[in-house]
Parts: sequence; structure tokens; C-alpha cells
Amino acid sequence: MTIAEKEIKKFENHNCAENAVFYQAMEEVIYSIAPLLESDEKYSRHAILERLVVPDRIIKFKVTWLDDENKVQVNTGFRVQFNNALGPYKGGLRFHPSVNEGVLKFLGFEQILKNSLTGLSIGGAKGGSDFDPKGKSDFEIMKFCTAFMTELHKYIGPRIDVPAGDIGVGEREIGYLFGEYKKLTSSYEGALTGKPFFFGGSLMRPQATGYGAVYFTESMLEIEAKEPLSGKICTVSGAGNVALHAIEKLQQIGAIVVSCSDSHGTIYDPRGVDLELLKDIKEKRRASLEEYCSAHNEATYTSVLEYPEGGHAVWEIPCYAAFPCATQNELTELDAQTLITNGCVSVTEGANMPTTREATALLLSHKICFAPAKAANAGGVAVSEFEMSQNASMSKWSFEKVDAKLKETMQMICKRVALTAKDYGVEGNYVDGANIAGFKKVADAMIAEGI
Ligand code: NDP
Ligand code: 2IT
Repeated sequence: MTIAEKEIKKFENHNCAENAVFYQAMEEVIYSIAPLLESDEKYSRHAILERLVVPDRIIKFKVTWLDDENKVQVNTGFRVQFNNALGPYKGGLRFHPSVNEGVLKFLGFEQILKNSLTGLSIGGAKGGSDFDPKGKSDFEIMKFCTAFMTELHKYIGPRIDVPAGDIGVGEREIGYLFGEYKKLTSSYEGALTGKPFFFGGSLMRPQATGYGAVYFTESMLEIEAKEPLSGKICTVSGAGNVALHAIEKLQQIGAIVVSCSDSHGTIYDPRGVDLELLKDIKEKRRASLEEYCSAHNEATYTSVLEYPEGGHAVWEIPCYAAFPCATQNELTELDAQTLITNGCVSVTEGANMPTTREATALLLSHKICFAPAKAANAGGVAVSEFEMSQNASMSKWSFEKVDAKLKETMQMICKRVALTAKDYGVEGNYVDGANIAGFKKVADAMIAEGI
């Protein structure tokens, strides 16, 4: 039995339906860090894995609120405070009907290693609710956010735990959450990031994850001696915060982005997507992507209902570089095979764990440059930390300053991941490089801080 198999065996009891994605994330990390565990027995002696896979605490609470018809609605809220060896708990809030404890444990676990890779002083956490923001009025969103914060405020603070956005949580929701936090605590402080700029947000936070993923990819392609993205066909999935800003940066550097998608379907526009129109449909009006084709009849829309199980229309479009930016497990083994057959050179995970383990293994075995989420999408949380710094010092940084620091951070992470992979005998494997480098820093802090 290999060391990884021995370690995995210890955690078999975590493998149940609700924990499926958490187990998937944990298994990937354990297999990746096997060379580190083999080279230094201190991690086993200090039971680091046993300690790391269990959150410090899971806060679970009831959220009751009144809808526009004055009917009482009940949802469940969570905050998973996973690990604060490197700094205050830090990570987003997700509002989506699929949210449960297992999903938030997966996201919180990934966040520990991601935040470690940024080199900044932030621990790992995640939270959210099964509340579905779709179809709700602004007033209902406000009432839900207010009710959610009534409970959450007891557990957060600028030096304790600093939530931010994720799926279903953007500037609007963070604004309402911040407003209520301020009221309940009588304190104007940076207990949340992703705030609108005019009351404490950082410039570039909305762009940071998408731009950062593109900066990471440019750096990876350079290290791997591949052609740069300029002039190349790129495919992007998703049409939310991460996807739209990845598209924006790709277009700025001269790449041709021909797709995007939402939970209902995929747009393919061979002439390159019209970003202004996409922002109008998805950001301003929160409408369906299908509308895109009324303005651009050269584009096609494929509904998810038309598509066979196990595959996704967006990954059938031939491309040089693919950017899955929607949600977990949206790029399957079948999709990976299609990408490979169509000559794809690079895959960058803008979303958290969008690629299944089987798909990742296939892409790596075909030497596709593969940028894993915890490294490639770390730009969002890095700029969140810059927001914490600005709030703490009551200062405002310029767009250019934040952008330059973001780029520098993404290049630093990329080099570190590539070097770590080389040092541990898996050159070119950015998944193992990211897991080992991220894990090592947290583990060493945990050992130094005692049990
Ligand atoms: P948004 O809510 O802004 O957008 C999410 C997008 O993904 C929407 O287009 C949505 O479609 C689509 N989507 C959501 N769930 C599904 C699903 N089950 N199937 C298909 N499509 C789906 O979220 P973000 O852009 O912020 O987040 C996207 C990903 O990036 C997530 O994995 C998140 O964890 C990750 N991430 C986000 C960061 C951030 O700073 N925001 C930082 C790092 C990672 P629809 O409009 O139809 O709902
Ligand atoms: O997955 C992520 O890194 C985020 N949703 C952003 C977290 C943050 O604290 O900015």
C-alpha cells in the first residue's frame, strides 16, 4: 500500500453522499502530497492530515425572513471556519440551492491551501446558504442578507473571520451584509471584503479573480514554452463575476473568446463574444443568456437540455485555451477527451474544482498545461486581503497599484507552483505543485503553533 492509500484509508468515514465533493477535494490533495509525506515523517508524526481535514468549527443556523408577500421563509445558513494557522479565517459566501455542509467543507478545505499559496496572512473558511437569489426582488435579497447577518455577525470580525462573495453573492449582497454588520456591532470595520468601492471596497476586487486567472495562464504558458494567448481562440464557461472578467482580460490581451455559458445553456459566437451585451444581460438585468442571439444572429445557443449526460456543449468548441469559470465538476472526462482531440493546449480553472478527478488525470497524461483552481483563481482572495490592508490603514490604493500587485502575486504563485513540482519530481504538474506548496506552509505553521 502506498503512503497516499494508507492516508486515504484513515478518512474513509468521510466518504458519504453529502461529503462527495469534500472527499473528492481531500483525496486529490492526499495523493498530491504523498512525495512530501514520504520525504519528511514529521507531517505524519504531528498528525497534520488528521487535523487539517476537520474544520475548527462549523456554525449552522436558521435564517428566517419575510418575502414580498409577507410570507415567512426559512433557510439554513453556514460558516465553516476551517483553519486559521496562517491568519484570520477568510473565504467567500455562496448563496445557491445546492449549498450544504459538504459543499462548504470542500470549498473551505480548498481555501486553506489557496490562501496559503498567496503568501498572505489568511486562513481558510467558507460559508453560505441554500437560499436561491434567482427571481428574488432587491428588497427580498436585502431582507435575506439582513436576517443572515443577524446570526453571522457573532462569529466574524476583521481579525477573526472575513467573509466575501462567491456564487450568488456579489457587491449588492456584500453591501447589505455589511450594512447590517455595521448596525449590529456599532463598528465600521473591514469584516467583509468585496464591498462597493465608495464604502470601503478595493478597486479591482470585482475583476481580480478573472484577471488573475488570465495572468496565471500567461505565466504558465511562458514557463512551459507554449505560444502566448494573443490571437488564440479561447473558450470560457460561466457568465458570472469570474467568467466575465476572465473574458474582459482575455480580450484586452488580444485573445478571441468565442463562448460563455450559464446554468441553462451555452453561447457560441465564432466572431468573438460581445462583452458589453453579456454584462447587460447577466450583470445589469440578471436575465437568460438566450437573449444574446437576438442581437447576434451569427451566434448559437445550446440549451443544457439538448445535451447528453456527461458532456457540455462549451467544451466541444475547438480552442487553444479553455477557462472553466462556472462551478464544480463542470468539465468531465468526456469533455477532457473532446478538448484533447480538438487540440487544446491549456486549461485554467477559474471556478473552484470545475474539473473532475478523471478529467484532470486525462489532461495531465496528455501533457495539457493545467492550472488548478487553488493557484489560478487565488487572485480574488489576494485582492480581498489587499482590501483588508486598505481598511485597516484607512487608505485607498489606485487601480494601477492593485492591478500591479495582483499580477505580481499571480506570477509569484505560478513560479512557486512550477518550482515545487520540479523539486518533488513531478515537473509540469501544477496540481501537485500547488497542493504541496500550499499544504507545506500551513502544515509547518500548525507544527510551530503546537496542538
Ligand atoms: P456568479 O454567481 O457570479 O456566477 C456563477 C456562474 O456560474 C453563473 O453564470 C451561473 O449561471 C453559473 N452556474 C452556477 N451554478 C451552476 C451550475 N450548477 N451549473 C452550471 N452553471 C452554473 O459566481 P462567480 O463567478 O463568483 O463564481 C464562479 C466560480 O468561481 C465558483 O466556482 C466560485 O467558487 C469560483 N470563485 C469565485 C471567486 C470570486 O471572487 N467571486 C474567487 C475564486 C473562485 P446562472 O447565471 O444561470 O446562475
Ligand atoms: O473561492 C474564493 O477564493 C472566493 N470566493 C473569494 C474569497 C475571498 O475571501 O475573497
